[in-house]
Amino acid sequence: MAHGRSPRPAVDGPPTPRIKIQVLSEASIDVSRTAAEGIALAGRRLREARRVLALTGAGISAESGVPTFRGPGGLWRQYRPEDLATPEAFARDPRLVWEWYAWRREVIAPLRPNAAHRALVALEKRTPEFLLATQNVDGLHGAAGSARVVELHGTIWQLRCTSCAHSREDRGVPLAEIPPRCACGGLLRPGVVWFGEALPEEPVTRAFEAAREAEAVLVVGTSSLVYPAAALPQVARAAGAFVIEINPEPTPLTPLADVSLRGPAAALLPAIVEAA
Ligand code: BV8
Ligand code: ZN
Repeated sequence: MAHGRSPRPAVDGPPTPRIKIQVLSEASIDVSRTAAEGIALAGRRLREARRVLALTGAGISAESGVPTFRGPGGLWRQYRPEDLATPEAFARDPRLVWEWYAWRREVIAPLRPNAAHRALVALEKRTPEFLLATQNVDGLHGAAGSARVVELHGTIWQLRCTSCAHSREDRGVPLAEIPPRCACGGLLRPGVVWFGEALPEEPVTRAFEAAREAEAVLVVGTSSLVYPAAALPQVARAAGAFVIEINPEPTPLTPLADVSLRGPAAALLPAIVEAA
């Protein structure tokens, strides 16, 4: 018995219960044990940050029903996305590429944003300087109400003419004709960025500016494999930002993250924003 301090009387009854954050995904995966401390820390750092950059990938839309690229259901027939999302594939067989985009438009059209999309809208509202950079072409961030958002890889709901470059929004599902034609007779292409193509200037400039300035970066549902988007958290980290990653799987970014939470976005992101 250490120097005369009387043993603390056994308190009768169970010890005061620790706060248990029960975080269940829509698939009722219990992620609480892995996340509670991470959620609290991530929430505090987001609360303290005046400048926040969020980067999202296909994983944030997975719980809305949008197939991811590398996950189950990512494959269309036997093609790898990289085989179809290229100017070469479009030049070779525009009908095939358009059938893929038409399929994706039909899958996405009835889908709604989930709790993770909505949590980013709430975070945007309470953060003085906030930017959401997304790799997704599904338009669900806009549908959720995100305002300060840049679509790094374009959107599946925009069509652009390969002859006169006229661009227009088109949410028609199904498309009137495949491949769709412009009033000038030119072939229309989806308003997305294909592999080997440069990203749109303004969104990229805003995203890298925000990365250099950010105090905290939230990286949600991306495999962090496609560049230049995957370089954003690295640039921010090098500039001193606190990096928070949400993904059921580890990624090449995980070793760089200050907090990396294993679990689904629609469960973890609302809990983090709640804690912020
Ligand atoms: C360019 C639009 C140059 C079209 C897309 C070698 C090394 C480095 C780079 C390169 C290289 N070789 C070539 C490059 C460049 C290339 C690239 O990075 N390739 C990779 C594959 C190595 N990049 C380019 O080509 C870019 N352009 O470099 O141009 C240039 C410059 C100047 C002038 C001329 C040319 C263009 C890249 C953009 C291509 N377009 N999309 C379309 O959508 O059809 S990319 C497309 O794939 C998406 O937009 C996204 O970016 C990427 C898919 O990644 P994710 O979104 O992360 O999805 P993924 O399925 O992989 O992962 C989902 C994740 O979510 C998983 O980790 C999973 O665990 C997680 N998850 C699942 N469920 C959940 C979840 N997370 C949370 N909650 C859940 N419930
Ligand atoms: Zn045209």
